[in-house]
Amino acid sequence: MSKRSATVLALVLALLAIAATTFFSVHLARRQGLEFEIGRVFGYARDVLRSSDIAADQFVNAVAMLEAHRSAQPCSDTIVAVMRGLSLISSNLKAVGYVAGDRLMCSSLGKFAEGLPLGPVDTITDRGVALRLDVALEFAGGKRFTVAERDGYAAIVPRDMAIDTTTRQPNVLLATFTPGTGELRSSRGAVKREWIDALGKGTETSFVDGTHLVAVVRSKQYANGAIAALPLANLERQVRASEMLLVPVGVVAGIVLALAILYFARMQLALPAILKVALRRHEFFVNYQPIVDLQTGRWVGAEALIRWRRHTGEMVRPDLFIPAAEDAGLIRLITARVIQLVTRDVAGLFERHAQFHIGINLSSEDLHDEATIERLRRLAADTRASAGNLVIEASERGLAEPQVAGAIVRELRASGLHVAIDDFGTGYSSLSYLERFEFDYLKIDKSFIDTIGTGAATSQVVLHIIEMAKALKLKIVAEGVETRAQADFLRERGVQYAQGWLYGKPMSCEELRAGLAAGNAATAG
Ligand code: G
Ligand code: G
Ligand code: MN
Repeated sequence: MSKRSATVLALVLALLAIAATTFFSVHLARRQGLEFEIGRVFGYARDVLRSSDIAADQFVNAVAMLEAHRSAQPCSDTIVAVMRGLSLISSNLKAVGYVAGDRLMCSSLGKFAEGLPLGPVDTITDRGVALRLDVALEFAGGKRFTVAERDGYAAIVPRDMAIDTTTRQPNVLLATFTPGTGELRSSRGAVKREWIDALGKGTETSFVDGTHLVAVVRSKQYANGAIAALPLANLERQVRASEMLLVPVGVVAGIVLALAILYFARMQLALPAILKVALRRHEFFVNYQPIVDLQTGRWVGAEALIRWRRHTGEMVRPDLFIPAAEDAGLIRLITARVIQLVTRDVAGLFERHAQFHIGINLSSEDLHDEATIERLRRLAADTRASAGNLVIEASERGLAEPQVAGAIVRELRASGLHVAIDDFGTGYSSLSYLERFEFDYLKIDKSFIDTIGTGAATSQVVLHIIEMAKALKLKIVAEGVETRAQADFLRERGVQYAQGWLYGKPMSCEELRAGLAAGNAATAG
């Protein structure tokens, strides 16, 4: 990709980041607003229903109490006194009375000699309660009531009692209904009878109908239902309020993301130039991580790991700049520098520690370049390395063209270098590589070592890798060993070598030499 098109791509990505976070925050505001309003409309509907259910509860209690006092005279003074007591303790009932033949004969309000006509019953609920939905009581100034009746006993409730509970919200539509018949009992505002049908067999539902957000609920105990509806304009107001909060946050997040994209893109684009300068300024050095014998715990070798400390003092991780160097075609220069640094670092080492080895990572380009052979032969000569003192580490990704890489690997082995297949198991065709190339070591990737003792489904894989390496007579190095349990497991399975924080982190060449001088090295034999 050209620098120009990469810049354009980064810009497009940055703009997309802003657009996406903005879009997302608008969407989120809308959803939050809707959720809030749905909660509110259900709240109203449940309030209304609760009020109806309390009235029903109190009616049921009143009937039970009156049944207990039943006598030949249902309107005796004693009974009327009980009715008074009941109406006093029943917050949602206006009066409790006795009905005979569509007439209210007596009630907590007194006795009526001829009885007050109530009119015919409108509905009988499935629990056998007869409902008169719209009774005008003359002595109450023509105010309208609902009268519930069972076995002659009746409760008188103001028709709009349940829907009066939330009068402080003027633009809320409220209604009560009888679920069995789907009839509206009382309503405030333009409540539609069809809304009841939306409930079906369920106990609650919500939906948008034209200009309103509607909630319909039904009692699980009584033949009571309630409806609440809020104008959608409220929702819009709610959404705008959420948007005021979320969209600025989303836009800022988008801008931060966009800046991060641009920063990394610039960094990535500038990296080749920066790497060249870093090579010139000698900003690279090498750390060595010990590889130990799992039986004795002694050091048998070390892997050379490149480190980059910028002139600013900032350390850049190799997993960031190695891939960038590979992309920019600069990795061979880096490998050459590593070889140069190792030459200097290990001078005289193999004379004192004849069995010790140093591992050097090679990238794909190195393994497809004849010049690598010469460089490594010179390293072997300069460090007086014997066979096996130098090990090259090649990952599967590095062996992309097996013919070319295979010839180079053979040449290197012929010169006395040993070869390790690195990060084993993370590539695509580990097995075919094992057939094609002659390796000395197999390095099991840390990701498999991590699964040991976890019971994860993949924890079996490490056993298969070990068996396979044994069958191919490869020496095994387990990478990234961090716990004693992992080390014990590997030792018991016949793995000879390990590398990891349990034994040592990557260290400077001075520390490596000091450790060797202190007798950490495996002795010959
Ligand atoms: O320890 P560390 O974080 O350095 O290793 C990160 C990655 O960088 C590892 O996958 C390692 O193989 C790679 N790496 C470290 N040093 C070198 C090197 O000198 N050459 C190449 N090609 N890769 C290296
Ligand atoms: O070249 P390779 O990918 O094998 O490089 C080894 C990488 O693993 C390096 O980044 C090294 O720092 C890292 N490493 C080595 N031992 C451990 C360990 O015990 N734990 C963790 N987390 N990383 C390790
Ligand atoms: Mn390696």
